[in-house]
Amino acid sequence: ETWPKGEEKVWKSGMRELDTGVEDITKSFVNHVQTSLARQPYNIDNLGGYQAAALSVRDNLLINWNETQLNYTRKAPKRAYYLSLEFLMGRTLDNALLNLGLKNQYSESVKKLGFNMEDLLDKERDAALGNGGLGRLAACYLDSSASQELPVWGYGLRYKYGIFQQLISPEGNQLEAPDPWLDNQNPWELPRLDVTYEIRFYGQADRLPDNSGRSQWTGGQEVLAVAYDVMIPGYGTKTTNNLRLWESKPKRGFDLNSFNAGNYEGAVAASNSADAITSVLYPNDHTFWTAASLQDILRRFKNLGKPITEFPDYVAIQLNDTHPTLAIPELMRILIDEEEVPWDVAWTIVTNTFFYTNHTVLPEALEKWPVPLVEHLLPRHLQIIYDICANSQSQQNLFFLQAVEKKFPHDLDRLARMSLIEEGTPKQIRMAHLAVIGSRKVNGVAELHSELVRTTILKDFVEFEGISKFGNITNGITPRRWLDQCNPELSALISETLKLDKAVWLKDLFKLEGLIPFAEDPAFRKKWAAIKQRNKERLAHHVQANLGLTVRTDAMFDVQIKRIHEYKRQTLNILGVIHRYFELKKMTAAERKKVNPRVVFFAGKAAPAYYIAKLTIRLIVNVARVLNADPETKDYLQVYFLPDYSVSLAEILIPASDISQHISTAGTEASGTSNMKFCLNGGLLLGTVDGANIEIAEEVGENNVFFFGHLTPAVEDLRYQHIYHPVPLEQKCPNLAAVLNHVSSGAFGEPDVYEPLLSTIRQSDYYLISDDFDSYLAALKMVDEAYLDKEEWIKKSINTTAKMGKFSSDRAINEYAESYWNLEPCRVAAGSTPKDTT
Ligand code: Z16
Repeated sequence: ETWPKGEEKVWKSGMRELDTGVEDITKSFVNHVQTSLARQPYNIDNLGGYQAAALSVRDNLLINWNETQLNYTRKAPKRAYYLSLEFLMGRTLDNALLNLGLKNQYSESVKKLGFNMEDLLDKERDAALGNGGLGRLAACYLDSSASQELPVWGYGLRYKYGIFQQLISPEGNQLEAPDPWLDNQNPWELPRLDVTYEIRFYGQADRLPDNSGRSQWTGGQEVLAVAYDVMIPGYGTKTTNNLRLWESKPKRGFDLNSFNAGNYEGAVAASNSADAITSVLYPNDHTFWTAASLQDILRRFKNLGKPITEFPDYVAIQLNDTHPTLAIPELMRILIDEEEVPWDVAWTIVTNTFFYTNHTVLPEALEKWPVPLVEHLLPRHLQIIYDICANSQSQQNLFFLQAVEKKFPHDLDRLARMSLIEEGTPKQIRMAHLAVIGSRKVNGVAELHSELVRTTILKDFVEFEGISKFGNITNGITPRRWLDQCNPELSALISETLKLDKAVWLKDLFKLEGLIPFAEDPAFRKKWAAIKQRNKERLAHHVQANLGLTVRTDAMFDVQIKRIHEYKRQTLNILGVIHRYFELKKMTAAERKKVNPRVVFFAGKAAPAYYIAKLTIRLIVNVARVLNADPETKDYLQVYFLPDYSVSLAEILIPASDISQHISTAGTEASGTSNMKFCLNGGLLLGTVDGANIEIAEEVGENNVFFFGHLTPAVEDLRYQHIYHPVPLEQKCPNLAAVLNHVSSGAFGEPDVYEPLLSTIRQSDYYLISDDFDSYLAALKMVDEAYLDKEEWIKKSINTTAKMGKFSSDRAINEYAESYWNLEPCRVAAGSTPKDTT
């Protein structure tokens, strides 16, 4: 092999190694202050210090990133691509330092320059390109892929604004402000102005007269997709993977403003969907991004010089929910129209390439796209979707509906249920159905959820295609961010106790089981409890500094943080708080003294158009205002709604919790992932028998969790009874009736304001608050009793952490790699040569 360009020794003389010594680091830091930032010791503040540190760390990441990409190009392994409309990355600097193993060196270096590392880390803005669990899951999976040395790239969108910043008005209303996260510049991305693709919209698709199934798509307008690369370092490995985010740029003569003004938001403004922001129909964005990603993937494959039929041997594409489903017709289009592959061959390639993860069984959250809209924007894709549904072009196969008809003759209902197109005005494309039939495997995100997928929303597809296509991969979380970074003291205690370097147990989380015997050691318990206490003080300090409120730290910390949604039942929690408040009010001062003091924290964003969710926030804020000011009770019960929930705020809240609440109506929360994070940090779980709560209980034992509420099989029946055999609330659940009456009578201000929220419970009570309220109160009582025995509580806490091995995202990503993608690790060796490899 010859040197690719110029003289090898000249190149090599200029090439940098990783800066790992404090002196090198200081030099590069000062160099960035002086040149990249054009500042001086006279005028550099913490923001500048953060930027200089970030640029210097970025240089180090780039060295590894280059080597990793070159290595992939050379070894040409099968690669996997994680297509996700959301990546909730949070902050990067601390994580990069941890994964590079340079945390101590940087701290020492910046200290000598007059900075405190914690202050610098705190200057970074979160990258909040997502709504909640689904987006954070994508971020954890990228961390694990790199840490496991798997050749996985993420593909997403480079949003100019992250999820809205949440403000709370004095009345308790959620207000939304834009999050211009790129304003301070983003040192973690690398513009790739040379990596661009042209993406067509509108125009017309004309079928060729040769009966080949091919079309010619012409006219319309083209947009440019420009790549921005984000480096994803693995923990304790050189492997540094890539997250490629696309930005849209107008081509000359294209009016991007009118393109973006398509007012697709309006179409769902009235929707109650949990995640209205993401389920907002943005077919323009969706297409743009999936089309750019596919062209990029195909170009990389073509560089290998392999026949196109081998595409699935080199490429696996994971669809994170249905948002990127357009990738299926788009790959069909490229193969048929541009590569001139016959329809049947193309379909075989497609169905061996894609994998689809479902994240919800709630019918209102399943994506549907109006046919007229797709027809206008993407005429060729609509043709292909119709062809997939019932194809006359195929030479060999019966296409979808024809095959269903053959297997289940004369079952018209079934055909209508399964079709890719839902009849109505307008007709709509069922994206989940398209994702299912276009994929090799379909999975849910926890055992119960996957079972519900198989037996409810995709039942017909299981009967048609066979059960083996429909699997489960239970979600996971990265223990690097969600233990080592957010709870450094606990991490250090674990390493010391297990007598293991953290590099070992952070990559083999089952090693935590070694903590079990220490639960019986009083000295160890004391250390464990002291760390929890300091984490509570850290949270209290944060609340004091940011909200000016004084939180008592001698109380039990009870936390519920997640998107605000009726199915997640923050209302159940706040109504339980109100019940507790009035119980306290009934007591004498002496009786109250015996009560276990409790501080209840809430945080979470409501979709801007989700009226009932916003009312829930308003109720919480006003309950907090009344309770925290009541001299009789405030020592025993406090409530806080912390605004603007984010990954960074979660990193402070989670290590501080004694108990956390995951109390969705059974069968509605697909998995949940914060439940795993709390338990990993020794917080106990109060929850329903739902999602991953069930598997957590299987690991830690039912005696270490607090379960309550009706089970999934009962839900349908209860809902039926609400409608056909309603029982007056006073009779059915007097406790709840009393609480609702307190709210209605103005105990928390403005009684009328809350009526729409209260009537969701008084009327159909779809989420079964009235059915679960008493058992919820009983569970809260059990929590109180258990907490009185401090030593037993700490034992439970230790045993919970010890049993979290299963929930490492390393386990989850390895399951995807092995049983779905057929992907193997690709290790980076030292001493590579430079070459443009992307
Ligand atoms: C989302 O975050 C989730 C589901 C969904 O349909 C859309 C969005 Cl934006 C969540 C689930 O609600 C949660 O249970 C699960 O843990 C998470 O996805 C990751 O799978």
